Amino acid sequence: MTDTAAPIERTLILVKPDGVRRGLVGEVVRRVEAKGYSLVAAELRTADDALLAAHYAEHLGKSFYQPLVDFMASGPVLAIVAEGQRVIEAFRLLAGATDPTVAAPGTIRGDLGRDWGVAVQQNLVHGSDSPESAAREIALWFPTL
Ligand code: IDP
Ligand code: MG
Repeated sequence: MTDTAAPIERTLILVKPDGVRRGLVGEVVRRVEAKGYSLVAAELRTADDALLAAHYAEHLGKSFYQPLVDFMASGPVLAIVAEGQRVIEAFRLLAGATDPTVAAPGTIRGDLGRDWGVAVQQNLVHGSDSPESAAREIALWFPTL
């Protein structure tokens, strides 16, 4: 521990098309705000293939890549930038494990998600996994921020 203040971070959160279709936008935003983080930007939009290819570039070539991109383009997502000390780490913990069937109860995925037929894919939310990812993803989704 040091006595210097932790820097204020920003993270990109997406409520994925399954979350929007199920009416869970408010529940996700409620959890982010209740934890104490601030919203910097929020926009409901349907992502195009170019944006999703850039967003998920790290997964290109994996078996789940094209089904994932197709799912993410299947309807609107709520893209959010949230802000606060250690928000990147904190939202990953709020989201829970990638596979919603086994994500811990208490987390967004664990409380609200399940396997709907394509294992792992429909897990309600995305959250940036590092400061570098957050900067890259915020620039993609909100180029004017
Ligand atoms: P994360 O969202 O927890 O960071 P990643 O490994 O970065 O998980 O995967 C990105 C997204 O790709 C996941 O959120 C999920 O929607 C989907 N995904 C990951 N692994 C699989 C899989 O094995 N099958 C189908 N979809 C997957
Ligand atoms: Mg990831």
